[in-house]
Amino acid sequence: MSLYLCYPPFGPPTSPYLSLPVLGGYLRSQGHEVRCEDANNRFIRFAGTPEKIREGLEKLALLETSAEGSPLSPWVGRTRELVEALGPRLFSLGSPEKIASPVERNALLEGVLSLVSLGRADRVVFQHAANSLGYLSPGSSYSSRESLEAAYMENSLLEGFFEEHVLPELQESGADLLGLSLAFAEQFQPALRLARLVRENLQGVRIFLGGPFATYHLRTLQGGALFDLLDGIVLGEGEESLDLLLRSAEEGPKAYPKIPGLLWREEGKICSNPPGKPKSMGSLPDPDFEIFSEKKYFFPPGGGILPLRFSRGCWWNRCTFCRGYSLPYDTPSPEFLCSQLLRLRERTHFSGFVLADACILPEVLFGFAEELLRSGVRLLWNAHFRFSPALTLEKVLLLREAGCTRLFLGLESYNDRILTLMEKGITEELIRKNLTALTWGGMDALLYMILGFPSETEEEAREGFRKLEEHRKEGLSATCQFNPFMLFPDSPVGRHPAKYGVTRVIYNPRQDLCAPAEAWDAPGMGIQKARDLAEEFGKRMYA
Ligand code: B12
Ligand code: SF4
Repeated sequence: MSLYLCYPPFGPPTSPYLSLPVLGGYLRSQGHEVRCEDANNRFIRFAGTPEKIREGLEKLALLETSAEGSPLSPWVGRTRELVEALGPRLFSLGSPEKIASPVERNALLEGVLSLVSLGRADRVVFQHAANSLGYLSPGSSYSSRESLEAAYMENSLLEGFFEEHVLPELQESGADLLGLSLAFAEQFQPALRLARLVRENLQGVRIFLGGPFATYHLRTLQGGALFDLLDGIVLGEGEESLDLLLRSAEEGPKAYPKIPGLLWREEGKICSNPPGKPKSMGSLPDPDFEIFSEKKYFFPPGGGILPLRFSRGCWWNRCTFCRGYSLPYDTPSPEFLCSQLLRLRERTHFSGFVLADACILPEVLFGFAEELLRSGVRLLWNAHFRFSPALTLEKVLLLREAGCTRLFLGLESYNDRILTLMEKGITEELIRKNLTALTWGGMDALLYMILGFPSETEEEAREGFRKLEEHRKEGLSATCQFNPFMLFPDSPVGRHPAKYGVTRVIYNPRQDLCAPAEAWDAPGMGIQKARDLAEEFGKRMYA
């Protein structure tokens, strides 16, 4: 029995998502046949083919006359600007060696995706600040009904894509199961579209959906309509669940009661199993990056960057805006991590890697850096990290020497009052100390900021921004990405709003999938001001 594991559009475009290599590696080690397809990447390359670009250019010329003065006009104008600026390089996505820099690559992605969306009912947008893709569709991805309707949407930019580029391979693979791996809400409607097409064209293939989107947004699913297109939804880790689904494929639905974390519909009712015990990371085989190729992900030759993680879950797990992790924290030893990295390097010849952990322990990262130095292998890498008293100048120098050039850190707010409400566990004093050590150690820092946490005033936010600007003037590394606060019902603020001064939370009743609140009443700057400030600060930071 075999599995076709697919990562549907639309997710970050410039690197593979880790679930495919992790699950593919594990299931193959158990003797299963697995084919992995990054359909997100494939869609971008499809949008970048000369035929699609020419088609887009024709539409652009038509819209330039018909859209004048309409709300579409700025989009059309921006697309023309990009097309003119890129010139013949607009056709370079398939030949990354012709792309001069990451800035040009991003302009190219924006241009190509803008062209493929012109005149369509839905639209995909390249977001420069986050290096990610946004998806605008008439229906909400947090509504099961609207997402199901979107699976049948006419004139979608996905029209023809799955039919021509995924279904034939899926059929040819002979897979019995289709696994859809969803990290982000932007993937949900495209995933359902693919599921619908598989239902219509490849009867006999059973369809299972999993990944962080399923775990966070489908765990409280009420109605069973999604099961018109899906056979099951897996919450939590997929290793054991997929292994058992493959082993028991011949039993069909009779096997469902023994599959950990599975939701399915039986006689009109939703049934669910508790999640399984996750396998320790140190016991898992190496991720299998067979789908990885630097060219596919638009890196110059010899410049591929692997996404990796050194831990699972969060050892802090307390921030009050965060939806948290239900799994126990797990991280293998620095020796294990280093030897795994060296094996992966042998196999994939990547030149760098990025550690995308939700929350890595300082001692593990520093221990790994020491191991890597001892190995004598020189690589460039980046890591996500937390502000920490352990991040001294000496440790920054250790990371630098081991090849780390940038840390991504959640600063969230540069204000002690708000940091306390967020239970972030850090203070302005620690932030300043860490930023100073990072700068003296020659390490770049990218800081994630949240604006509009309940009770935060505009003055407090502006004061925080002023401090960051001052740091930048003094030469401290402090590039920031600003996001407005989102209130999720399953975060501590969502569960106990009154504790944070929130007197009323408004959820959209159409959105049944654990959606972020649309509005709330609380002292402080309010939702619209938070959005405006995020935009203003973002522009000023990159000006
Ligand atoms: C790395 C990462 C990123 C990277 C992505 C890099 C890339 N190549 O895609 C970057 C930094 C770009 C990023 C950006 C964002 N991220 Co992010 N990110 C993560 C992070 C920390 C790790 C993801 C990862 O690699 N996991 C490792 C893999 C192996 O784990 P996994 O996907 O969970 O897979 C396991 C199971 O889910 C399951 N499984 C997976 N697929 C399938 C399929 C089937 C069929 C089955 C049965 C099981 C199964 O089995 C797997 C192995 O056990 C997660 C948090 C986390 N720890 O998961 C957040 C997370 C995915 N991100 C999140 C968010 C919100 C964002 C942003 C929107 C943040 C922002 N405000 O800008 C952006 C937007 C991105 C976009 N839409 O384009 C949320 C998504 C929540 C949701 N869907 O509702 C998460 C879960 C964090 C959180 N707790 O809130 N992110
Ligand atoms: S925001 Fe980061 S550090 Fe805080 S609980 Fe969530 S994952 Fe952990």
